[in-house]
Amino acid sequence: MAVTRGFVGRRTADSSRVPPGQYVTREFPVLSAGPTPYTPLDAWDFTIRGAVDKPVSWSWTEFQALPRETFTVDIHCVTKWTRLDMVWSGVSLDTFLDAVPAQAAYALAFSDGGYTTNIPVADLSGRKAWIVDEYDGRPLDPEHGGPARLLVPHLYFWKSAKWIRGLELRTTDQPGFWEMFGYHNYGDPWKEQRYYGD
Ligand SMILES: Nc1nc2c(c(=O)[nH]1)N[C@H]1C(S)=C(S)[C@@H](COP(=O)(O)O)O[C@H]1N2
Ligand SMILES: [Mo]
Repeated sequence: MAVTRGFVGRRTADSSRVPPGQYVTREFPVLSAGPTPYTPLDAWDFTIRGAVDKPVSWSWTEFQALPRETFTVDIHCVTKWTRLDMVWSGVSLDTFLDAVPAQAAYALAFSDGGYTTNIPVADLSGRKAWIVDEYDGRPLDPEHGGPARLLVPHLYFWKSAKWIRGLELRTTDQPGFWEMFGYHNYGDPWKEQRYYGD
């Protein structure tokens, strides 16, 4: 009972951290639109291309040498689970974007397996987004996007592309995979922007 009481008490204490329509879970569900791809690390790179002077790529080794940070954030999935205090480690997207001079306002994240999702560049900069390769002190499970995934905690979790391989910078917005199938174009959990028209 102590566990249940503690859990309920904690939910009450943290209700200001739970967006409308969400419930708190301690699970970490797997939600994938297709099979888990397995890309060897020596074939992996992260590329920023599109509306840039010249595409720039980082190999896995180069990615590993970038300044890292470990941080704790809450994650909100459009299927209504919220998980508080998830500990991730990776590289701020500012580090990548600062290396690629560009004026583009939009980005389309692309992943092994073909998944895409669109995010304004403003939401990827200013220390709001990371390429993470560790969760809870361990390498990210392939099912959760390992070797590396995008993490944009202030938007619904479908924006956090698993198995990410890069960003296509764009001067015009281009809806990604779920955005074309009726999800909201932006996906702010605090405004309950779940579906097209919300
Ligand atoms: N490449 C890729 N990234 C993806 C998805 C996917 O199917 N493929 N699903 C998205 C959705 S809808 C959610 S809710 C989260 C789920 O992440 P998880 O499986 O680690 O919980 O990943 C997002 N990123
Ligand atoms: Mo999702």
